[in-house]
Amino acid sequence: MFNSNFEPRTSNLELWGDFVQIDVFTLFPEMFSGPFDTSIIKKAREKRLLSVDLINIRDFSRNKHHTVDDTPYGGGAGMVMGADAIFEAADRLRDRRGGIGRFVYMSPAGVPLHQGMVRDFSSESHLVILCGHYEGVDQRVRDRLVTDEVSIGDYVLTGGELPAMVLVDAVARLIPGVLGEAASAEEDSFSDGLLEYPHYTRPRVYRGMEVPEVLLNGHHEQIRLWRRRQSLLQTLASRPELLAGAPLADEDRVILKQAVIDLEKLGLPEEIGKKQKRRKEGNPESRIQNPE
Ligand code: 21W
Repeated sequence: MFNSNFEPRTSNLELWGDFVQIDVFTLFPEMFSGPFDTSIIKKAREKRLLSVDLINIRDFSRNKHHTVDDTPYGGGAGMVMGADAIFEAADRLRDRRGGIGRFVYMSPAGVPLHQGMVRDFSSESHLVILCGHYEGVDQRVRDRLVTDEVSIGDYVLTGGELPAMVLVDAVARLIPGVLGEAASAEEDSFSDGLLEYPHYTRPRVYRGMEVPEVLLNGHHEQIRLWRRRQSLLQTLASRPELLAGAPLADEDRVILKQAVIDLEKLGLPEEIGKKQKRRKEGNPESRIQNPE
């Protein structure tokens, strides 16, 4: 189970090679038990490649009712996480670990997480992750302790716990030995910056839906070309902005040009534009007409 009172696995993190220590500062440690006790993260912890310790910030509050929130100076709605309990917890952690590595504050105002940042974090031997709550933390925590401020996207959640789990999961799978040999080799083929091609497994026909013929005929070059084309088309459809950053071969450009020509023949780009407009402005057909 978790080790909430910072019992160190070792006093010298360097002994461990690819071992990563992650300390999570949270008001809700119980939220983490499911995800970190399941599947790949559980195995990584059992294999001693990863240790995740949960630190309940409330344990470091020094006021009577162990509260950690307070009203904001200057007034306004909502509460602020005070600096004291967080600094106290960080001081204790620094003593136990012999230092502190990157200190990541999960915050809706952070930099949106991407795989490059995950790679960077996974090369560290020690991460501290602070989960925000209420309106956020006292600015002095950000000014003095925080080294990285990370969001997981432009939508509003109730706290930083789920984002912290997302970050831990993304970091964990990049620690050497956490994923199997095959899966980690596959990671390399994704780093070509495109979305995935469709996958199929048995049966060959399911509810009348057939597996594409090309995947059954054993022509490896044809299969490679089909998959590449599917990756390019999927990327064009869902994430066209990725194509600008992806290393494309002449062969890829031919495929994309043909796809755009085909779409124009169908009049589709215009249709997509109209749908986008209707989504943004509301469908004129469904709106009650304003008399004036
Ligand atoms: C939501 C905290 C809203 C603070 C402007 C001024 C961590 C998160 C979170 C939360 C507010 C992440 C306001 C994506 C997220 C997180 C809780 C501030 C009022 N607006 N990534 N004051 N989305 N969310 N709201 O919500 O802590 S990483």
